[in-house]
This record gives sequence, C-alpha cells and structure tokens, in this order.
Amino acid sequence: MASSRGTRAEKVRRIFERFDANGDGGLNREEMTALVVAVNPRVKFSDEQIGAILDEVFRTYAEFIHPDRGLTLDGLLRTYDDGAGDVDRDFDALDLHLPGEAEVAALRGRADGARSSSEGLRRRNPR
Ligand SMILES: [Ca+2]
Repeated sequence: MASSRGTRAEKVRRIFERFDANGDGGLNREEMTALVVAVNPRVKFSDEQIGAILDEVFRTYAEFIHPDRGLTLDGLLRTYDDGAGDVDRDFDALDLHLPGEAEVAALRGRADGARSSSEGLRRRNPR
C-alpha cells in the first residue's frame, strides 16, 4: 500500500508526542520508560529490565539521541522500522487516534475529559 508509510509515520509521531511529556522534542529515559511500560500493558518490568532496554535503545540509536533531550522522533521511527515494536499494535494499545478517527472518538467519549489534555492545548492555538 502506497499510503501505509505516511500513516505509519503519523502514528509514530502521535505516539512520540504522547510521551514527550515536557515537549522538548526528545524522549528522555523517564519518558521512554513510560512508553515502554504503556505499550506492554501485560508485562511487569523490573527496574533492571527497563534499564537494560533503554541502554540498548540509546546505544543502538546513538545517532538519533539528542544529548539533553533523548531519543528524537526520527529515532523512534527508526526503532519501529527495525521491528522493535508494532506501530499499529502500540497505537491501539495507547488508545490513540488519527485525525479523522479523533472526532468520532470525541463524540463517543464525551464524558471522558481527562484523557485529552494535549488536544485541549492544541485547540488553544488557533491558526
Ligand atoms: Ca521530552
């Protein structure tokens, strides 16, 4: 499918933004930990295991690591390209939605206001 790559990149970007808690354009160890835990809801990681996973990612993707900010979006995209995770599965596990679906989800989950703080933030910046 010709369009799958674009959709895929968009999904990775959404995942990235969800976990870039301080919005600096990189995923530091703390943010990466949250991501790894969130996309593996059925796995109980020890601190040691998490540490090992992050060491591996930061070593393997050293060229995508910003010294202060951590793993960049390009780096995260690369980890998925390399098969480190399944974009579609992770995307669904995180209950994320692409723009078209988001409106449907908003209609469906109107009572659930807590989850969309980042969406609210975006709406405050009209373009
Ligand atoms: Ca960050």
